[in-house]
Amino acid sequence: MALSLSSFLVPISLLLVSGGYCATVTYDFDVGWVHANPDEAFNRPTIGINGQWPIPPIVATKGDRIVVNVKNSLSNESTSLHFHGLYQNGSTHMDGPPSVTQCGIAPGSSFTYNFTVDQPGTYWYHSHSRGQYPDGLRGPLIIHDPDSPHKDLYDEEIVLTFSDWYHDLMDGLLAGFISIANPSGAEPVPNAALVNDTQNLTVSITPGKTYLFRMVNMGAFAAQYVWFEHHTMQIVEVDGIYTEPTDADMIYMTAAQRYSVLITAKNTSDANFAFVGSMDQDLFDVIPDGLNPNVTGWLVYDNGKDKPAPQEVDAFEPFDDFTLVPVDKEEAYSHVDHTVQLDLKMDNLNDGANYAFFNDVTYVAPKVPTLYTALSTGANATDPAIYGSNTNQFVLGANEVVEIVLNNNDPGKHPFHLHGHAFQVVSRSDEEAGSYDASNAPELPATPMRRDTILVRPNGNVVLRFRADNPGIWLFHCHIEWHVASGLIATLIENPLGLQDQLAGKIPQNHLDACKTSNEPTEGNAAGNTVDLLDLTGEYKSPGELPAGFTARGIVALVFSCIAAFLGMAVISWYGIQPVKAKTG
Ligand SMILES: *[C@@H]1O[C@H](CO)[C@@H](O)[C@H](O)[C@H]1NC(C)=O
Ligand SMILES: *[C@@H]1O[C@H](CO)[C@@H](O)[C@H](O)[C@H]1NC(C)=O
Ligand SMILES: *[C@@H]1O[C@H](CO)[C@@H](O)[C@H](O)[C@H]1NC(C)=O
Ligand SMILES: *[C@@H]1O[C@H](CO)[C@@H](O)[C@H](O)[C@H]1NC(C)=O
Ligand SMILES: *[C@@H]1O[C@H](CO)[C@@H](O)[C@H](O)[C@H]1NC(C)=O
Ligand SMILES: *[C@@H]1O[C@H](CO)[C@@H](O)[C@H](O)[C@H]1NC(C)=O
Ligand SMILES: *[C@@H]1O[C@H](CO)[C@@H](O)[C@H](O)[C@H]1NC(C)=O
Ligand SMILES: *[C@@H]1O[C@H](CO)[C@@H](O)[C@H](O)[C@H]1NC(C)=O
Ligand SMILES: [Cu+2]
Repeated sequence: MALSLSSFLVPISLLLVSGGYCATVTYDFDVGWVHANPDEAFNRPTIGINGQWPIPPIVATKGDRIVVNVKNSLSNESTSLHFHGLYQNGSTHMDGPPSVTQCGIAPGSSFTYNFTVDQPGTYWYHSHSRGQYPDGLRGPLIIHDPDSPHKDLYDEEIVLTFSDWYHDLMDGLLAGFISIANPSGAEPVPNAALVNDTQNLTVSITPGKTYLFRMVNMGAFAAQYVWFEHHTMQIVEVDGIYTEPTDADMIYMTAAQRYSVLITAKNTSDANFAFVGSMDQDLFDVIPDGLNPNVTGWLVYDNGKDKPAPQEVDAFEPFDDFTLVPVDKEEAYSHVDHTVQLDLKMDNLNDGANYAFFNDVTYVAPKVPTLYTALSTGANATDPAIYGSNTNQFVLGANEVVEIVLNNNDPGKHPFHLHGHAFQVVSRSDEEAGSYDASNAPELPATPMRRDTILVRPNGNVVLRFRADNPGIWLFHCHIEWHVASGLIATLIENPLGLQDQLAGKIPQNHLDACKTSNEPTEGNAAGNTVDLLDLTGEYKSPGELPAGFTARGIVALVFSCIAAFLGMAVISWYGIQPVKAKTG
């Protein structure tokens, strides 16, 4: 009976699809260098699409298939696209990170992303190749919902992207950031903040109307405080999850987070009003002279009237997203099957540079993309060892309730993102609370806030839960691009045997060709060994640890004179290169 029922249901759903409810939305993206000057201060090479920058938004409707044909015309960098926040349920091979679910798309090559979207909301897409999205390859991705619970509450919707902007290209900035000349790991500070890849944006407002503002932080580093003068925001969606409408005067949007807010216009056109994005300068180790952390725009009711300068706010007191309640009232998972504990620290390795670590391991991409290891190793795919010694891998069983306990043993704020899922945020400490103590845990929220990117506070912790109901290879990483580059990444290998049932033998030829072009293997363990899966000889590794007895933090200067000798570079003058200071980012 069960069998005949399910074989009956399948044709029905196919019928609905072919009945015209779902469309295929196709984008042909030729990725290449253009020039841009969004802050009117500095013209620089920027990564555009089809000769243009800002790059186009991707827009579809719930249920649609999205096809993105990417041609890499960059000539000097390989690329990739990640569709941030989309679960890629059944299509982990379309998720984007090179060396994880695909090989990078080499200059001159093409690659097709092809997947369906069942989740409405505000997302974005960006390169997942080293340091590349801050150079321009990032844009909004909106999935409309004919059945939105809030659709009767607004008249129009407006997309606003927030970001930080660098005048220098990432390639050079990264070389300086992860270097013996920057032992404290001070991150480059952005030169400007942008809204919609510009400044002084005007948004036309009609009195009496209610607007849905879909806001995305596409920045590389800076979180932004956002507020609209004399208008209240009503939060209705965070990271693709509908929330009970909740008022906020100011929100704090980390890199990669999204907020949809309703704003009801005044009934008269007597004045125009500023809105502001203000970069959180706590993240910056140094505040360069003349930096303007703010970007201003205006709600323009009357073009003939002034656009008043924003008033200074006394204090940044943003809304606490932890208190949001999802519309679906999904209850907190009260039973956990699998706890993944991640202790975060920053430290130096013996090349003198500063790296980021989970559980004393800094992520290094494997030789074989982790997905291809999982698909080519049969029953051994459940053995974490085959994925290498530098990938911070965790193998999750089918449908387990997984809990990530993240202890931030660093004085910086970090926005953490999980691919493939939204998670329940069941606990988040204040700063300086130290590590999570399960025996003294706060009471579970009944219907916890869910999202895909969450701030963890300085020397604090956060506890996240989700059900492993989406076979795939999913990264969990800090979304500060500097920290991605310095290794703050873990790899979740979710239900690898279920994944083999879904995808073994089904990776499209153009994906395999991408590996062939760049000479990367597509079978075997992290080192490309197909014979002895436990032999990782030749795998990619991080630089070694500092000699025993040396802990870099606090005695950086001493350590570095030792390393200089160690490396035979005794003549390097540390103090001339970079002042040694405590790291706060
Ligand atoms: C925005 O306006 C400010 C203040 O007038 C100005 O300094 C800045 O250059 C403007 N930005 C752009 C992109 O026009
Ligand atoms: C890549 O090409 C762009 C555009 O010509 C150039 O500005 C950039 O410096 C190049 N990057 C590298 C690493 O050579
Ligand atoms: C996308 O995938 C669907 C389903 O597998 C397939 O029918 C379609 O041909 C694919 N489209 C492209 C452009 O690859
Ligand atoms: C901001 O940019 C998005 C595309 O990224 C566009 O859809 C939207 O209309 C822009 N908003 C305004 C107010 O111009
Ligand atoms: C605008 O007018 C309507 C109807 O007169 C009223 O219900 C609403 O509260 C007013 N809105 C504002 C923002 O004053
Ligand atoms: C940016 O905005 C904040 C908050 O209103 C204000 O304190 C600060 O002075 C502004 N900075 C500049 C350079 O305008
Ligand atoms: C993935 O799809 C399966 C059904 O095919 C569903 O049970 C599961 O909840 C989905 N997972 C996510 C994260 O969307
Ligand atoms: C896979 O695991 C089995 C059992 O542990 C082992 O005997 C076999 O050699 C492994 N396969 C490879 C290719 O290493
Ligand atoms: Cu970080």
